[in-house]
Amino acid sequence: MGNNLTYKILCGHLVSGHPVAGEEIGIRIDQTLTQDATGTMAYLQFEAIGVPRVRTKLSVSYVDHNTLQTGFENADDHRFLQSMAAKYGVYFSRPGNGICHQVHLERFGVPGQTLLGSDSHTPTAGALGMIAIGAGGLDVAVAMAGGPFYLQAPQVVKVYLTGELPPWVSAKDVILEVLRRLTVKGGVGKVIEYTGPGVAGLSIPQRATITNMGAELGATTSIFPSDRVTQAFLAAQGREEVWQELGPDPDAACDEVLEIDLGKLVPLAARPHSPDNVAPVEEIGPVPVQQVVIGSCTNSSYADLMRVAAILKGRVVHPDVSLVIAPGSRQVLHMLAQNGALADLIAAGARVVESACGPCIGMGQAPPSAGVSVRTFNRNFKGRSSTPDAQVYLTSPEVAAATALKGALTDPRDLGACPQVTMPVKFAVDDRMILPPAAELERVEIVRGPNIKPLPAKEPLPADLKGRVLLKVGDNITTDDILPGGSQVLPLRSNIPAISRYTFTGIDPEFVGRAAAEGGGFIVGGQNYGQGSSREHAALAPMYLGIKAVLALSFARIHKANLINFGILPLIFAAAEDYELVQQGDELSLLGIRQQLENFLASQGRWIAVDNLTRGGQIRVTHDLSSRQVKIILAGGLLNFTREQGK
Ligand code: MIC
Ligand code: SF4
Repeated sequence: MGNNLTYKILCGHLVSGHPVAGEEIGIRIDQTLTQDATGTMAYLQFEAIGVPRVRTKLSVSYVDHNTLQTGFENADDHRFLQSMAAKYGVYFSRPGNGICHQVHLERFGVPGQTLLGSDSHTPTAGALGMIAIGAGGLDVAVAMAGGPFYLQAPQVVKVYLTGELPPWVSAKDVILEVLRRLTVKGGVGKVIEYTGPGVAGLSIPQRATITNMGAELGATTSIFPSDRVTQAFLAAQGREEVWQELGPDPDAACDEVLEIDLGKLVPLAARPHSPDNVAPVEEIGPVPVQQVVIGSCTNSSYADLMRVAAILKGRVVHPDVSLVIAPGSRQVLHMLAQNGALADLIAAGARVVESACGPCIGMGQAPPSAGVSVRTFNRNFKGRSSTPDAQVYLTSPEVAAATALKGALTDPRDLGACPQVTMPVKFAVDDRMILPPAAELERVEIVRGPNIKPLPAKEPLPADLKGRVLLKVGDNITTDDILPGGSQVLPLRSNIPAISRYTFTGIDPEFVGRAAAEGGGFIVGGQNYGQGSSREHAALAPMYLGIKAVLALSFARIHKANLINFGILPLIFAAAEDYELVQQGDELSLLGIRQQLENFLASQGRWIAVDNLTRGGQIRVTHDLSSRQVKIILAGGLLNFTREQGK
């Protein structure tokens, strides 16, 4: 049997392990990207590792998340990042230049290479035939220092596409259909590989919408072949020389197959409050809407916004709706300005905001109380918009534009003829907002604002762990639940003591006080604990508050890796009944935990006994850590482990 594209690239980058699904492998990373909200920590960690210059083929530092500068903090962070980039050999994409994933696709992605990014939507670059993976900042720092990235070798889900998208149906509907079928945890441990005759009809931005939102499946990444469409896109970006043809062997193996006839799809929407709560727009009906936001790394390409401009041209937004548009990059905004489409958007009443993440991460444009907001984004977790009781629907730009005109959720097929937008033969390429590293790295001074605090340290794992269950939560808890975004909290990303005060505030405002009173303890979670973003702050802040272990039914990939990196034990209940046996407030004891993990290293099993001192009795939990990960936990986290290794 032949190879799929996923394993062709993984095997070409293998530095350790056996490339067999489920086994831990280490891969060489060609490119890295960071964004500002995770980047300050990543560069502090990189600095702590102590290499003089990045050892990747290319590393880029983007500023796109914390661009609402309500105080000095974000602006200080931007200057810190700029000086770090100059000093350590990293390209710096200045604020206003665009969302990392959009700009990376336009200017840097290379078919066949590996990309590791400190943002969960890094798989966007899979549209170009890259293996592009989201990870915590520390993993990215290690990759920048030339270290391998370790991951569980994935299963491969082949999504076989046939047919062509009908008018008014878009790439967003493809990924919403995949989410409807697989759910937000259906992709854990898997790569979603798109193949079949339907692929050729999808442009690179359309493919990018699909690979981007593959993150919501919990997948390791998603990938498309690199074909003539890829070549044309790269040529239009003036980068044809990086193109090569790549695809699976005709008889490639895979673990699962999903078939989608593009011709049968209809406009879909993800209803509140989960990206997999998908139904046809027609079926959901004309829900009255107060806000429409078009943008984010999922749907803010030139072609997306040209289609929106064509729909809005000569019309005006409904009086009940506030329409916000955030173009994905300066290139996109520039081209819309040049060809007049921006004037059509403005004339229609759109509130055009800068090329950045903006409302997607709650940086402004919060909807009204109990408001309904239709967004072209990838996440609609409760509270993420910064309005706790808002109802957010996720749709394509076409549905969003139709909705903005009608004032209620609208199937765009009601609008009549669908506007045709063609991909440009040449994009307006201008890289002057991307600063190359300094010529003399050693002369660059790092600029550190007062909000940039050193990384908190952690002790090695003690002999025993004892403490109370400080919080018990249900299934699909997101990292937004653990540590929210929004304009108040995000500026504290470089200051762990300050940001930790917001841990779990959306779920239980008493949590932080309890953690302080108890001097730390445990968290109990359900299935898919920690889904969503890559923010390692969702592990760092609990670590700072003294969380020793999280006991859950299952974990999301990136968050589990982040817990391990910061020395918090991710433990798995053996059975659903055991989850029921542990209640918030119970005192738990993991006697001899250090010894038990050391025994595991000597091949003596994964079971760990947990005594419930409050209720009496014992349950058994397990873990799915590799030997390397157990050593990291024993050392008290990856930084300690790396230092120990270096001795
Ligand atoms: C997100 O979409 O949740 C973010 C903000 O981009 C995060 C990164 C972060 O929290 O800084 C992500 O997806 O990884
Ligand atoms: Fe930015 Fe939103 Fe994309 Fe995250 S999902 S990178 S916040 S645009």
